[in-house]
Amino acid sequence: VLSASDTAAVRALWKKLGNNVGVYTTEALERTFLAFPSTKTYFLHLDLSPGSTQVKAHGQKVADALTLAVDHLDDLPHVLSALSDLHSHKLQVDPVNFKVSMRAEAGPACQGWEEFSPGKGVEGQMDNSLSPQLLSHCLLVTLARHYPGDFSPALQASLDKFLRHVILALASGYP
Ligand code: ZNH
Repeated sequence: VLSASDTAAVRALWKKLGNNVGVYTTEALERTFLAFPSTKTYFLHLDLSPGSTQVKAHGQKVADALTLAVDHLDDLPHVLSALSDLHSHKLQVDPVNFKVSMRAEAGPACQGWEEFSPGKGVEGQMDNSLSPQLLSHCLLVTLARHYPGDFSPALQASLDKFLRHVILALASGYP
């Protein structure tokens, strides 16, 4: 569970983002695909070119899920359970994508990035093991870029914790 100050910091930033959460989540996705191309393996059926309306639509969906999470910080596993089921059962996103994040609870979000390796190409079994942190990382970069005055080290730490909790909740659908 996030501390009271983490919760307050994340809520305050989200309030400031207002209707732009989708814009920034989309930028974060574009950055993830560009900086870490192996993350694209799950999205090959989408047009991933810069400015793509499909990426924008996906960004808005992820943004809405994040906003829902911000509104229910005390109850993330419950609120994100349908989404967790979707990733585990329907989309069959390899659980390794979410498990690495649990380990990262103990350390910085970028821990282990040097283990990064491209997808193995086996459907549903790609070794994309750092995608969640990569997306979280790119979201932090995006927000730091657009809100430099707000982005203190403390805010970064609070946001990082928040994103790790979201990913933990998404992982809860796996056996
Ligand atoms: Zn995911 C989808 C969220 C991560 C993969 N996603 C999705 C959606 C959402 C999300 C909201 C939509 C759903 C519907 O439609 O209903 N995710 C999310 C979040 C996160 C994530 C919040 C974190 C933070 N994902 C992820 C990862 C991966 C993924 C890591 C891999 C790797 N997703 C995915 C896919 C999909 C999704 C593949 C589908 C897409 C389409 O559209 O097709």
